[in-house]
Amino acid sequence: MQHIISQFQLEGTPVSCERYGNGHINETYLVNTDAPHAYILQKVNRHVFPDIPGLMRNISAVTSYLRQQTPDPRRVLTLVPTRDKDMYFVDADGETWRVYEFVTDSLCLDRPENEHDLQQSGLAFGTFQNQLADFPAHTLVEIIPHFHDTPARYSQLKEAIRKDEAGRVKEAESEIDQYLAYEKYADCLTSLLRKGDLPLRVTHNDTKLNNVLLDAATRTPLCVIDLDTVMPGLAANDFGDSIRFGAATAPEDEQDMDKVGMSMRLFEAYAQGFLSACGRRLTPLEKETLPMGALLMTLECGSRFLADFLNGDVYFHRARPGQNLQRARTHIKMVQDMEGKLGRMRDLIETIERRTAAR
Ligand code: ADP
Ligand code: GN1
Ligand code: MG
Repeated sequence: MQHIISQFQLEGTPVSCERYGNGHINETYLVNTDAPHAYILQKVNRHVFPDIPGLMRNISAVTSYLRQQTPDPRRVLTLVPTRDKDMYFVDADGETWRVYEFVTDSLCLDRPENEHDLQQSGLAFGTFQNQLADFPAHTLVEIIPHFHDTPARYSQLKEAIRKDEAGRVKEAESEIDQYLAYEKYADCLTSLLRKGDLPLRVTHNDTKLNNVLLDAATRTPLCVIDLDTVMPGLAANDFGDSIRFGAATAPEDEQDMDKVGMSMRLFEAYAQGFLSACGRRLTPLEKETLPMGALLMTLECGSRFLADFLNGDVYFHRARPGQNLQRARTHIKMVQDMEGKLGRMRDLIETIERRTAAR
């Protein structure tokens, strides 16, 4: 590790390097130094991201653009260059490493402690969308094509079932049936996009609560992180993925299924934060589709967990056997809960809109 760290232009001498955070994709380390500076070192997952040069160009372009809009270094991710002035280092095994400034005095939450935390993450992702509204989208590499194309994700699930690579189809028969029964929703938003009824925007595409840093003192938004999937996308997907993760009443892999569902209070808090930051930019139809975005992102992510379980756990990091199947179970339960709450979610969005307009 020493050899890798020494490739980057760090201030101070590194004194420790430890695994850090709960991301499912990259290998993340916190590097402390003897200077008042810490760093995030990441091995970028090359199986998930085949075009790493394109990915790093995207991140560099987006962070430079955001930096023009805010002078505070803690509010935008800062890439640390290598001694050769590159954005990343490729080691002898062909693995790619990058370094970010560690954002100090920040909080990264896996669960909101209260509604305020989730409202603030809505504010962060809404502001992010707002700040990138005029970013030249055509300059971005589409880093994972069809990333939030739910019908394409269903095709991948069906292929995983057909191939039964890890011999696990038998074990997951009931979950497979449940997911296939919900395929009826898969094309809801993609069909509106095809017809030109919904606009493509520059979106984050991975809007989990733990991809936002809050200020530790004020618990207000500091910085949106994990910019690997910034690409053209739908506003409803960014909204929806935050609800999937942040408005859940239990963690992604909760074992006690009685605890699993979506909290309307947390939904309202997130919607309030998100719409206060970017509501003016969204079309009426985009706002109408936000609840469906929540259902679809939960369905899609759950189908990805299930496909990964069937493929032998090759995509998402997992801490124990069966974790991806458990994640798939919680997600289909959330979908069922959300389906029953679609009307109430729509009403809440309208109420928030009226409240905002009256101000
Ligand atoms: P993954 O794609 O694996 O989710 P992330 O880029 O989200 O990787 O990083 C994983 C975790 O590392 C984050 O959830 C957060 O806790 C922490 N992290 C990443 N970048 C920073 C940063 N610049 N400052 C502080 N913490 C960070
Ligand atoms: C992954 O990288 P991370 O942990 O923030 C995944 C998301 C999933 C999420 C499920 C590039 O996000 O798409 O929604 O896990 N990222 C990628 O928790 O596939
Ligand atoms: Mg992450």
